[in-house]
Formats: sequence, C-alpha cells, structure tokens
Amino acid sequence: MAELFSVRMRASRGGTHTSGAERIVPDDEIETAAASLISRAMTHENGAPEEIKITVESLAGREILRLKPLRVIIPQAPALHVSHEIAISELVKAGVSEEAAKIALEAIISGASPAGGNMRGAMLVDATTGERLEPDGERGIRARAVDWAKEAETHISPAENELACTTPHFREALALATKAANAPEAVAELCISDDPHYTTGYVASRAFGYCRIASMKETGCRFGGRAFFVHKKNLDIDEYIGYMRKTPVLVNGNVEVLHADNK
Ligand code: PML
Repeated sequence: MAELFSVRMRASRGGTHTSGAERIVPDDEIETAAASLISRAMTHENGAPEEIKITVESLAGREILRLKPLRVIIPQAPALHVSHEIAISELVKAGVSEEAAKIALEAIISGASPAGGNMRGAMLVDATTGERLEPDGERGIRARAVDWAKEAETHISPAENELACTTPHFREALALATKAANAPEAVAELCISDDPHYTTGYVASRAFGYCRIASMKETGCRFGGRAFFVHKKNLDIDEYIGYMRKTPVLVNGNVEVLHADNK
C-alpha cells in the first residue's frame, strides 16, 4: 500500500484561529490536498486569514487504525433550550454526570479558554466531577491524524442526502468523533461549532453514536468548541493525548442515519 501522509492546515488572523482541517492522503495527492485546504482557509466564513500553515507529515511506520463511523441519530431540536436539554440528556445517558455536562456546555458557549475566548483544541473533562484535565487551557487537546478512507469519500448514502448530512462540517466531525469515541477512557464528546453561522452540534459516544443536534447556539455567536469526557480515575493522560494526536485513523463504511423521536 502507498505511504500515507497527513496534510494539515491551520489558518489565523491576528493570532486568532480562523480555520483548520486535515486530510490523510498518499504521496501523489499531497499537492491537491494542500491546494484544497488553502482554498478552504481563504474562503472560510470566519474571514480571510493573515497566516496559513500547512504541515505535511509522513505516517510511515505508524499502524493505521480503521474504524467504522459512529451511527448518526437526529432528534428534533427546534430551539436552543430543547437542544441543550437533549445534549445534556445524551451526555448523561453515555455516563457523564449532569453537573459535568452542564459545566462543559456552559464553558463552550461562553468561551472555554482562560482568556475567555475559544480554545485552540478541546477541553478534557472528568465525566463525574466536571474537573478540567487538559494540561494547557488555551491549547486544549488536539485530535489529529484522522480522515475518511479514500473509498468512503465519495459515497454519500441516500439517507445522508435526505437529512442534509453532506456538509464538510458534518463529515469531518463524524470522522473526528469516531476517533475520539475510541480513545482510552473515553466516555462521550460534546461539540458546538465555533463558526458563527453553523449552529448544529453533537454529542457522541461509542455506545450511543453521533447525536446530531440542531440549534445548539444562536446564529452569529462566535463561541464554540469541544469537550472530551473521560474517566479520570483510570486515565493515563500521556497515552490519551498520544492516541488523539498520533494514532492515524481512517474511517470507512456506510453512514447509518436515523431520525429519533424525542423522549
Ligand atoms: C466544527 O466546526 O468543527 C464542528 C462541526 C460540528 C458539525 C456538526 C454536524 O453538522 O453534524
């Protein structure tokens, strides 16, 4: 099999992150992947960047983990208060305490970094107490080295089409959530986009899948981010961070999408 490379883009303006994305591709697709990531950075709704960093890194010698995408469930969430209730109840179902779920949700929608803005990566949160465990509150935890397998890229099922699960946001988030759900000591994840006009978020867990929730914030709100909930008691934080940053994951398989009736 051809050697694979991670091609990552991070764009910023005035020191503030504007967009970021990653592809895992064979060597003869590096240039195309880099060009498409640059175009994405330049046209992002967070505004034109002043700086775009592209990192190309060989994944040779690293074992590639192949995972099936989490199952996708879409509840009815017509308004902010309903969507937040659904998110909290999904987190609780997955094993997060209500207190920890509320702490993380509140932090994400009001700026989770110590300076009061968005973090560059995700919060790491003890699922029982809500204690923040990430070593650096600005940088947070970065989930890297994850993409769809090439075979999966062009396959969008009729259900995905019908339920508008075709945005790049969705597909990238589902791949990332699939990786995160398989991390050591992972309990669940909560995500709200930091794009001001993208208000759909999700709660994901290995046991219950990817619950895609509309109206997670007001349109125009610039806050957003992720919380990875873990069991602190058994956590080896270096192992966890190593998995999230370094273990290459390719997601492949049909995306199963279901509408759910709210309980
Ligand atoms: C992000 O902006 O990176 C988060 C995207 C969340 C996508 C939610 C969805 O559309 O399912």
